[in-house]
Amino acid sequence: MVQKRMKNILVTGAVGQIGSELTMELRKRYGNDNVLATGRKTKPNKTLLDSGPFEFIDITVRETVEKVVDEYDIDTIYNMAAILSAVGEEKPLLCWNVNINGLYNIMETAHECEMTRVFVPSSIAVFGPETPRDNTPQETVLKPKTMYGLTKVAGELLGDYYFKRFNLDVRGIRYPGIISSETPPGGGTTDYAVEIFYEAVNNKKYTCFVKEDTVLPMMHMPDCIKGTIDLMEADISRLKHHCDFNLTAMSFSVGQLVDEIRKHIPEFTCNYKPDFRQAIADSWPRSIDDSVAREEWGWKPEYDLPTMTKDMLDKLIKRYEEVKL
Ligand code: AKB
Repeated sequence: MVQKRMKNILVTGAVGQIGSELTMELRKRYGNDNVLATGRKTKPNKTLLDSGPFEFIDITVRETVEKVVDEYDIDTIYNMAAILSAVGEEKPLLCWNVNINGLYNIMETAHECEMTRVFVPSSIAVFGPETPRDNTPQETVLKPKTMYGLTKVAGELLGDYYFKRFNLDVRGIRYPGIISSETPPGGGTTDYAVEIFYEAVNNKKYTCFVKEDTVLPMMHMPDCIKGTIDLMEADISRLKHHCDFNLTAMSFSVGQLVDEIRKHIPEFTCNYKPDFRQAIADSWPRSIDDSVAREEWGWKPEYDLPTMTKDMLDKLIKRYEEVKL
């Protein structure tokens, strides 16, 4: 397959945690007018709205996707619209519909329009209790126990299918928990690792919905955005994998995160009140082997626990001080 150049980009789920920051970076790199941000219901913030085009679409309704693809001459899609793990357990049918039927609409539209490239995010949720939990290998058992996880396994397989059968250049990453300070995440199991920063800055205390010794793989948003775009720009001749790259930057327990935050906010305290999300976290890896991504497209994260924590606190403290002024 010869690698084509990207022209106009569609980002679905652009109002969400990753989509909002990804859109801004794509606009910076490829031009504001060349990146169409889309969402389903949530109103976009001013930065997103003022910096380039925005449309409401619903990926479960194919015509709404086809309409904007046609209107904006789209040839690359980042399909960031998804229902995450915790909401997926509360609303399994919605999760299936968005993550499977919605993704199918994206793939079919991309195939019919002979698009250059499609990004389909996957997740550490593809793994399950039968998978080795430490340094989880690239090739291993994929038997998730959540609706979200099983839609993500199907998404990886669907992407590989379109690549092999139709020559559609589909790429994807198994994201760990993503930590960020711009748009809060919604409905995930790893959300505690973001909420804790907001609560530490605003209230100096947090009640965590997983236990203190829960360890999960995580990544700071700048690394997530860089990794996503780097994979999309990677030379295809180097890629042996396509839709299922393991990726990580750090692993820590909630207790270790609390200790790190206390280095900056000594009075911060954390209580623990585990709920149904504990079982989800317990079925996921503690750490990930991402050597294949490092080999095939040069993945290398910049942030570790201390540098991520400092950056998060600096950004949030600055934001809340500006609000007070
Ligand atoms: C979630 O917790 O559901 C997501 C994920 C790890 O995919 N953040």
